[in-house]
Amino acid sequence: MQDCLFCKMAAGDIPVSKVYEDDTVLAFHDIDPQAPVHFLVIPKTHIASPGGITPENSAVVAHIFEVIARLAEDLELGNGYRVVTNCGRDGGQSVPHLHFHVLAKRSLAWPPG
Ligand code: IU
Repeated sequence: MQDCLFCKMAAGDIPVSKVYEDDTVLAFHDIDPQAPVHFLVIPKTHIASPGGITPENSAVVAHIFEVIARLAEDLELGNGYRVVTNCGRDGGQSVPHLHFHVLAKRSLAWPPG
């Protein structure tokens, strides 16, 4: 999508601190990390939020979780990690392009605030 920040990052038009990339997904370090490890994984195609996942586009979501599992191994997150996706205003979503936060290397409280 033309005016979408994360679409521009996915297209390589805005630089990111890259963790992983393939044909369909991009992972990059969050600019405002909330844990010693905090990166985002996004689909390269525009999906506005978790509410925009459909039978037609959901394959990339499964792929994202496979990528996260692989990155967790590579980054030695054996003590555990959290995957978070925020949806809409009350869910705390600030960027309207589907993204999964991966947070690790500290003990994370529950429930989240
Ligand atoms: P949220 O779930 O939509 O609130 O998460 C958006 C995240 O995107 C948030 O953690 C920001 O720090 C992060 N982010 C980023 O990494 N780079 C950017 O240029 C912008 C936001 I704007």
